[in-house]
Formats: sequence, structure tokens, C-alpha cells
Amino acid sequence: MHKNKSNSSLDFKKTQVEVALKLSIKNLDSYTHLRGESLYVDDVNIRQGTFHAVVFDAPKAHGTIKHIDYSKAEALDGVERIFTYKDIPGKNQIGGIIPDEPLFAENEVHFWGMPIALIVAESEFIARQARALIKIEIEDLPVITTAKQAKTKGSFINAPRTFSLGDTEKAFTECDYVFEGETFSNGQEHLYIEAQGAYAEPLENGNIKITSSTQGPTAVQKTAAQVLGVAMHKIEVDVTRLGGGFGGKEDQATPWAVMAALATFHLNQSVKLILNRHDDLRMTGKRHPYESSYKIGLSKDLKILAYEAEFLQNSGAAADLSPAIAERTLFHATNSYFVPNVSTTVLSCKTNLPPNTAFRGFGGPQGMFVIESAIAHAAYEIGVSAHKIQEINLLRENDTFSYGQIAKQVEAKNAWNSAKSIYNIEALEKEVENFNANNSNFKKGIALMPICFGISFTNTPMNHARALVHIYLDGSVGISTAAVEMGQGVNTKIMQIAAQVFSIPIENIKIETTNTTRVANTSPSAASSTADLNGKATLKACRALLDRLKKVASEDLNVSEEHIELKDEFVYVNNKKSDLSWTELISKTMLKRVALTENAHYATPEIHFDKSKEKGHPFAYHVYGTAIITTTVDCTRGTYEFDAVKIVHDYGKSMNKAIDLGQVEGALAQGIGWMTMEEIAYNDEGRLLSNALSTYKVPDIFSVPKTVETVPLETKGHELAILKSKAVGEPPLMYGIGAYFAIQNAIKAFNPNYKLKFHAPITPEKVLMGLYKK
Ligand code: LUZ
Ligand code: MOS
Repeated sequence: MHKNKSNSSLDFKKTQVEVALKLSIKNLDSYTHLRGESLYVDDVNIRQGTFHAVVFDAPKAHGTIKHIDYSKAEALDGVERIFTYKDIPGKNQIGGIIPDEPLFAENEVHFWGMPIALIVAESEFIARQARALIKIEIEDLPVITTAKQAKTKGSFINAPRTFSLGDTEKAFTECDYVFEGETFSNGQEHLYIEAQGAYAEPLENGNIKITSSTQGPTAVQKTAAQVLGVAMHKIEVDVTRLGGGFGGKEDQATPWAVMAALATFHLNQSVKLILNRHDDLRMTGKRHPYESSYKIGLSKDLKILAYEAEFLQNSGAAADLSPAIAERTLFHATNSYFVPNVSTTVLSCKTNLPPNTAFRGFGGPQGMFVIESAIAHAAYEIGVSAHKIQEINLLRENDTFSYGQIAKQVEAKNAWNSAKSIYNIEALEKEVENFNANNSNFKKGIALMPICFGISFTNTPMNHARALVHIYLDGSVGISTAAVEMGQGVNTKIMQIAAQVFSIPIENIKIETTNTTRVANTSPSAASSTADLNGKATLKACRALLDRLKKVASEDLNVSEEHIELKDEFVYVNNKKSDLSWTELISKTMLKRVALTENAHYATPEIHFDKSKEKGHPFAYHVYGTAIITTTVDCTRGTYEFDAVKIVHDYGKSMNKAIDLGQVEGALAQGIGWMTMEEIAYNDEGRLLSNALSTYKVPDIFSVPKTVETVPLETKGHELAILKSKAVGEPPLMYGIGAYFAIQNAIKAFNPNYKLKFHAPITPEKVLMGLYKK
């Protein structure tokens, strides 16, 4: 067990209210992470007799199941039972937005890796052995792996959506330049360090508790209830933390939790199901690949007058979150530019890949890659630098987005101009020029990448959260919210909020696990909104408690409430410290029988969206920023390094600079990985080829930029952001898009015949071909 606690809390214990208010405390989890004490699903103390489960999945991407022989597997010593769709007492249905996804395949399989059965045994090892003994016969059906194939065959998830503004047809006739082209951006594996998994245990009266590695505890609860055919109150879902989510556990943590619960339901025994890496990679969906086409029209002075795009989203074999992701592609199709005439359409194409799902940015990056490609294309043909076109078209105050929202507190130009001046863009460009003039085997490239990302779930009804705050009679505080800690530091932020309102040290505050019996009917921790929504609810609950405490203090000290303040664990009257301490005040409140618990509900005000018109005001606010990326390409090998990424980022008023900087740096690395090296490959039969870390390259310590500088943009912050500290989870991922264009600029410097391509990721193989293509 964990002895020697004294040491572990060195600056933790010393952390005073003041430090919390200075807004730079360390991520609380760093203490347990560093010591290997942080708890994940695999660390739950399992009950004696717990069974272990392994999923049997489809070895074909599309076909009719002719026959399955489980007999040898069932006969294996230590195998308890094998569950299939026939064992489902409720509905064999897990689709969240559209009911189009069975938990277990019935007569047909739709993707390679589709779950067919759950093997439950005394050990995972035995369950795996049993899996190898199952014989299955599948009659092949035609396999679709790309969005374009699906479009040709008319295979879609739902109806297309179109956002439009102005009149593109008319505008194109007035343009001096018009360019058209096609782009592709590949999927991306989430590669959370903790694979998908869950542990289900029977409670009394048929109730089941599920410990799940999920971003959406309510999604797990609701779906488990639906599959088991029981009411939601019979299912309790608990989450301590995740070893990463990145969107991959917003919807797709659910099936494994439900499978474990199904086995528990039948066996009345606890069941643990944790995917190993191979199973996880094969069975789960990823970021959606997009095949897109664009048409961009500009005036002589480089104003973008019209923009059209068609986005073909490779949704995979079921809807999952695809419709919502498609929507966000349209919301971010013009990135941080104002375009007066826009027409963008997205088609969610049904293919035989695992259902693709949420991934940091949620379709936004895919949309932004296309307009950045269109701009690079236009710049190349016109013979100007892309920066010029980007700069001229940046969004200004009161511009209208294609979805009708009027842009307010716009920081696009502020971020852009700050980046250019703080980092001295002229000098950086000169450096690249000089280097390229003096080197023939290495070439440098530079690119700027502005971002604009809307904060709120695009589905307005999802923008709510609750907080349950208890003050215990010794003055310590316990807080439950819907927020799931997945490394992003949301627990630390919530703790800071309570510490600030009560003016007590953070050591007196505990953030409880995320649990559906304490905070119910929650939205997932997603959309960069977790700290805003749950933080605002926490703020509301804490302030309500504070008002109550002040009233008690005012009665006790016989002064009116407006003269009372709580500061550094004491009651202050007219800025003078009284003898009444926080702890005494809590006891007195208790003796007066005043409630020391508050449950607060927060729903983002002002937002709305009308899908019948595709217009509204869906976002609480937008986050802005600009990155300058420089790269050096080795023109013999086709390899590249990132010399530096220099960022000016709009944090608003950051409430925790260390955590927010961590989010920027992590997102940047993930964005660069997506654009440059992470290459998901399926063969024509729909089998995942990049099924291990030997065949799927992610950024490591050697491939991240040599330097990353991030300067906070000076702004007022935004009222709808928690403590004016803007959401930071997803927006910085899109700085990585600049890496794609920086590399192409370096290739151009080596090979004047190089024709720009918009096919990401730009791997060293592609760079090498580009360098030497005549
Ligand atoms: N999840 C979701 C998200 O359900 N709706 C969203 O708008 C969203 N945006 C970003 C990431 N996850
Ligand atoms: Mo998400 S892509 O789970 O915020």
C-alpha cells in the first residue's frame, strides 16, 4: 500500500488559498501519476470469483453469417459461458443518435472487428484461448472502404446537410480568380494509453454497478439499461479517471461496459472486460477520414468572395456520433475567415469500417484543412504567399458566420498581428529564405495557421451540468460533478473554483469520482466544455453555500451580511479578521440546522440553433489563436523536423496557466501527428493494416517540434467561460494543420516543379516523391 504520505504532499500541503488564486497550481493528479498511485479501471480491486471476458469479433468487413461453431470454445476448461445477441433481454441496440448499431451482430457483419459474442471465463488467458477455437463461416458481401465508393453506391448514414450564406453562384461570376480542387485527410487513432474497458459487479436486487473508462457515464448507464431491459436507476456508473480519452471514449466506451453488465446480469457475478491494444485498435472507430472538394473565388485584391465545399465523411458502418461531427465540419468550414458567400455540404457516408467517432476537434479540423488547402492552392496559382490571403480575410467584429451567428469579441486579427510582431515574422521569413539560398540538401518551410473554434456542444440541449457540493461538519468539502478527469486537469480547475469561493486551502477539498447516482442525466465530458459547464455549476453551488454561511455569520457576529467576507479560513468583518474561523462557522451552521449541501444546475445561456433553417447562435464564444510553424526537410531522405512552433493563443484569462499550456502543447503534437505521420490503413477487404505501434507512427519525443513557444493573447476573457478562462481542450489541435503547409513550402523551395497536394498525412514517402517529381 501507499505509505509515506507525508513526503508526497510537500507543496500540496503547503498550497495555500493564495496559491490557488494565483491560478497556477499543478495538476492535482501529478502527485498520484508520478508515484503510480492513480487508479484506473484495471486497478479496481476485483471481487473473489470475478470472471474475465474477451470479445469475439468479425473476421470479415461485410457478409452474412452462415454458421458459428462455439462448441470447442465452450468445452474449454475454465470457460463459463459465451454470450451472443440471443442473450440480450432488452434491445440489441447501442446507437446514440440513430438506432442503427447492434451490440452484437445478428445475421450480418458490417465491419472487420464487429463484436459477435462475449466469451466469459475464469481468466482472460482462457477466454483468449477459447476465442481461437470458435469457427465462423461468413458469406462475403461487397465491401466499401472509402467515402467516395459509398457516395457512388448511395450508401449514407442520414440526409446531407448544407450551410449557406449569401449567393455563391452569383459571387463566383464576379470573382477575378476561381480555383477548384480535391482534398483528403485521413483518420486518426486515439491511442489513449488506457485501452477501453469496464468492470461490472452485481449489487442486491438485480442492481449493477459499472466502473467504466468512459467520457460519458450517462451514455453507459442509459445504454446498459436499454440492452438489459431494466430501468436506469438499476445501473450505477462510476468513473475515477481515464488514461486519456480524446473523444474515443465519448461514445465508444459504452459497448464494453454494456457487455460486462450483460454477463453480470446473467451470472450474478462480477465481470471484467479490458481490451488489449490489438483488440482495441481493430474494434474501435477513429477520427473520420474525409474526401472533400472545394471551389474558392477571390477578387483581384485577394478577398475571398465565395467558397463552396462538399465534405464526404467516411462514417463507418454505423452512425455513432457522425451526424454531430458532420455538423461541426460545417460550423468550422471557413475557419477564422469571413467569407460573404458560402455553400458547404456534408455527406455522412456509410462504409464497412468500424464506426468512426469523436476525436479532439470533432470534424472541425477536417473542415479547416479544406479551406486552408483552398487558400494554399489559390496563393500558389496567383503567385502570392498564403499568409497574404489568410491575413486579408481574417474575421472581424460583427462578421456573420455561415450559420448565422454574429462574431463578437473577435480576436482573429489580434492573435495574428500579435504572433507576427512578437515573433518577428519578417526575420523568421528572412531566415528561411537565407537558409534555402545557402543549402541544397536541406530546405526550410514556414506557414502560419490561424484558428477559430466554437465552444459549446453544437447540439444546444446538451449544454448543461450539475454540481453537488457537500461541506462536511469539520469544514472539509466534497464535490461531485459530471466532469470526467481524463488528464485534461478539470478536477484541478473545479477544486480551484471552490477554494476561491470559500477561501479555504485546496487540501480541504476533494473532487469525488464521477458517478451517475450523485450527478445524473449528464452530458459527456467533451466539446472542450467540461470545465465551463461543470465549473459554472460548481461556482453556482459554492456561491449559494457561501450566501448561507454569510447569513449565519452575520447572525452570530451581529453585523449585516454585506460587511462579511470569508478570507483565508476566517470570517472578516469590514476587512478585519474576526475570531470566527471557517470550521467554527461550519459547526454553527450545522447547529442552526442550515443545509451544508447544495446541488446546482447550470445551462449555458444565450445559445440556440434552428436546424430547419441551419441558422442560430450555437456557440457561447469562440477561441482564437495563430501559430507560426517552421520545418526543415531533409531533401535526400524526405524526412522532416519541426524547428519551432510559435503560438499566440487566446486563453481568455487563464485560470491555470500550467494546465492550459499542457493542453496547448499536447493538442499541437496530436495535430501535427494527424497531419504528418499518423497513417491509418485498411486494405480493400476492410482489414486494418496499421494495427500496432510498429505500423502506426505517432509523434514521440524525437518528432515533436524542437521548441514550442506559447504567448497568451491579452484579452478581456469571456463571461460565459469559467472565471473568464476560455476552453482550451480542442482548439490548439488545429495549429497542427500548419505543419502540412510548412512542409509543402519546403518541398517547393527544393523542387520548383512541385505541384501542391492536399492529401494528409504528408508522410516522408510523400515528401520524397514530391521532392523529385518532375
Ligand atoms: N461532442 C458532442 C463533441 O457530442 N458534440 C459536440 O459538439 C462536440 N464538439 C466537440 C467535441 N465533442
Ligand atoms: Mo470530444 S472530440 O469527446 O470533445
